[in-house]
Amino acid sequence: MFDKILIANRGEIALRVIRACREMGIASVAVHSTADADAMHVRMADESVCIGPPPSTDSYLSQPAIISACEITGAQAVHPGYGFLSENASFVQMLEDHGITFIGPSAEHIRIMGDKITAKETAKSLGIPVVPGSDGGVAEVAAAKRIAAQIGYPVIIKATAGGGGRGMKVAQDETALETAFRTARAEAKAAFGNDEVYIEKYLQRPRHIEVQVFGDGRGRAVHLGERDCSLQRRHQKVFEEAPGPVITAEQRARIGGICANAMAKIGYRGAGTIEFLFEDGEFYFIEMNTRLQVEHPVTEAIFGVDLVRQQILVAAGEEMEFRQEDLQIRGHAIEVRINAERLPNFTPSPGTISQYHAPGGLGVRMDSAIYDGYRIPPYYDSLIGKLIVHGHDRPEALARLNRALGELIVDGIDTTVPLFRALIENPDIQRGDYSIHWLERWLAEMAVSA
Ligand code: MV4
Repeated sequence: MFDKILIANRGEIALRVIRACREMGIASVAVHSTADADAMHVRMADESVCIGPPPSTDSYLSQPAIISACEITGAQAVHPGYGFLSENASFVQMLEDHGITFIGPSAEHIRIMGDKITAKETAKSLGIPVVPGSDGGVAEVAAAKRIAAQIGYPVIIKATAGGGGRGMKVAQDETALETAFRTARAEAKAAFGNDEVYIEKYLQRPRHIEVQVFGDGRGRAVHLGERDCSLQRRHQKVFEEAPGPVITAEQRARIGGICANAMAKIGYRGAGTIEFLFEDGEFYFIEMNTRLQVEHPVTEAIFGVDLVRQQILVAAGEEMEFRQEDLQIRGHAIEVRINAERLPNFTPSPGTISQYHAPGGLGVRMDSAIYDGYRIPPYYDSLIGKLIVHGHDRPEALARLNRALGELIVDGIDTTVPLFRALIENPDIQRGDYSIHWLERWLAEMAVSA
């Protein structure tokens, strides 16, 4: 096992990893920009290294700075958290070249899943159901029309190099396809420097369901059920839950089994998430994330496992501590993302936290790196905390969420907390009846009635 791990991240996820290290008797090294000298992850780690100025390109994304920090402190492994360098295959390669272990999958698996067309081809070849569409990139309008006629309208044109919902165009019929196709290519070229696009059947009212997988890198892999992350605004998740409110035990076992087998077959190492659109009882693969995700705690809650601990174990060449048959779901968990943002427009609201009180009690987990008097720097993303609640069932989890939100105090800045208080009063949310379009529609209605 490692003696010392460097955490190439900040905020709540850095604390999450430091906590796992401490429980495992592993020393932790924080890295930070000059803007984060007073950050909680720096205080909580056993040691810390300043790696650069505030912009993340010069600090949290600086590969030489992070490798130097490993060499200075003698850290044997790097945990990347999420975002930043977590899905950067060249970084993994560079660490390897320096004899440092990356806590995550192989560079090759990251590379394959990082290209959306290769990811889809790979998924399909592994028996994972994918959205009907073109096999690979489509270069000509004529070919686009042929494929669209085959799969039927509406269709969606996606940029191969796109991500986070950028570079997508929907076409309702053949007339619209021509413009959509040309616009998609031009926009992809401008935004990503790569004009390759592919075509899929457009699903009109799906849910975003993602399957948590975990592999030991030696051919053993399991699934830990799904999360429903349909409640998003501009492709940013705001509310996530596990299990999915409309997924049956049979559907879970089937899609989970397919995903676990696929990961076993490729010898996947560590935590991964296979994203699907779910409509009319069918799963359609869209992407795979080769990292620990922001919303991993809802899965940890219902399965009673520590995913970061398992990541560290398998990175060190040890066994994961569970088999598929050990993994049983207990109850229901919900996470809400507390962002330093001002409603109704979600404008960033950095500033100083004048008062912070975290909720607690049975079934409540608050993952946050803020504290009384903490000044939120304006350089990074606006997530300041995740409130995760766990109950015997969904109604209990919702009641607990309501109770915990009532206890939470974050003064001095604006946050997304009022959004959640309103959301959990909504009958559709209480019934679990929502799709990927629900939140944006509801926000638009609220804006009208306000
Ligand atoms: C789709 C889709 C409908 N049909 N693909 C958006 C981001 C990217 N991860 C995939 N996305 C979508 N792909 C087909 N064939 C609708 C979306 C989509 C979406 C997906 C998940 C969560 C929120 C979303 C919001 C708008 C559109």
